[in-house]
Amino acid sequence: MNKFKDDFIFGTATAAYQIEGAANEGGRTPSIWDVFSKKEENVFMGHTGDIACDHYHRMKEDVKILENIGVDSYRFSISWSRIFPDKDKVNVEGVNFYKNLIHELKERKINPAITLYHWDLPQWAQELGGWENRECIYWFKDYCTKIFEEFGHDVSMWITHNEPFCASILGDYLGIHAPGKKDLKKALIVAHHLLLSHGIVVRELRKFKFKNSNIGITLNLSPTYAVSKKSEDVRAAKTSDGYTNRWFLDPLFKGHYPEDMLMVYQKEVGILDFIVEGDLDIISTDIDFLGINYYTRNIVEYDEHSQLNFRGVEGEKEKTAMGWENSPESLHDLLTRIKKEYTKLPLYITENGAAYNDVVTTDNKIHDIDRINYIKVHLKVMLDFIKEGGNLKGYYVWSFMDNFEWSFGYSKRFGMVYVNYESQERIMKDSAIWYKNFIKTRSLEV
Ligand code: IFM
Repeated sequence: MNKFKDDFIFGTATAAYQIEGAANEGGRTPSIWDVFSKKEENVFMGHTGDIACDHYHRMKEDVKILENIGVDSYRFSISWSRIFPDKDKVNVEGVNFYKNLIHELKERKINPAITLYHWDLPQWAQELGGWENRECIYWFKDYCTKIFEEFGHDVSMWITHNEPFCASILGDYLGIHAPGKKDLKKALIVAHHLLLSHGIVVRELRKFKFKNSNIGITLNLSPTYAVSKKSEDVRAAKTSDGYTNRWFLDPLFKGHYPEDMLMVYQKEVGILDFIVEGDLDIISTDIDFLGINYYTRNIVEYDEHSQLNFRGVEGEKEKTAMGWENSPESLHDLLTRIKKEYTKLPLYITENGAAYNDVVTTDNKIHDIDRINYIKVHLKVMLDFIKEGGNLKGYYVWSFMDNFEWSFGYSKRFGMVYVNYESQERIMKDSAIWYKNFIKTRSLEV
């Protein structure tokens, strides 16, 4: 049978900074992404999220499109600085925006799945040291507690963090995301504090004893393969896997950081004295599900010149507009590994999708057949995994609509819905129409 069960969740996802716009409206103050995107050369053509998809003003129209597609669930993130424009100041207008969004969704029987942190740290928090400062964990806790008080009865799926690897390594080690630092030790401190804040917030939510309340974390995971069987390449692949995957999975599910990576990192930055006794117990607090964002695989080789002695190698498979290989088999490898080595908890693919160079035809259509195929081949792998006994419960296409793709600005289109950034017109691409029909039957023809 090529059919998903009726209770399998089909959804789609976005994030606040990527779609909302209204950067200086409704009492919102800047986040680190507002500041980063306005600094020269950080983002393609100087694009910013100031207007983005103007979702803040078009929320109702957008929810109607979601209803038309027929998704079971919509995953979105909350902009922390809309809720807390300053450290101890709650902004009622911000709270109301999300209250209305949740209401609109629920009216249409769309289940909200909320990401509490999708990289847009308030700039006020950054100025107080940001995630490098252990105190930031408690500012995050205060913000999440407020969110739980306001929306806890209406929301059954919470994601503490989206891709802590990107929020720490891309932002503080590679410098290509906000806040734009290039310091491995700082990145490791940030990663640790993100994970610790995850555990603390999970414990906080449990205190409310809401009836139907599930909480987890979303990791971006990429199976990593050595380019050859040479021992140096195999070692490089192991380090790369530790850097991207195990550094986050191990503390969450095994309650410790991977030994080999502790050695690699301590050799580079000295003793990791920011890991305090008891932290790992908090990080490994029981959760209800694991969210996985999957896009592609990594192929690596030994590189004597890079700090961690590995570098990425281009694979031979067909690529998306991001230059990422379309590699559904690796999703199977990944899911099987998670089940075998880490957890039997429910898994959700909280993001999967592809950017392509979409063309609008003269009759206002977008025939994005490549995107449909990309989604289909990944769904097929998921069905296989489920047939093998895998505990996979849902799938969210990234993204609902074209949006601000971080340092690529608006140059990469991931949406099932096309956004004309001049007029803000939305057009359902063929992929949205395909997804709509697919959700009705839940049957896959590959
Ligand atoms: O756009 C991002 C999203 O914010 C996080 N996951 C990957 C997507 C595509 O790069």
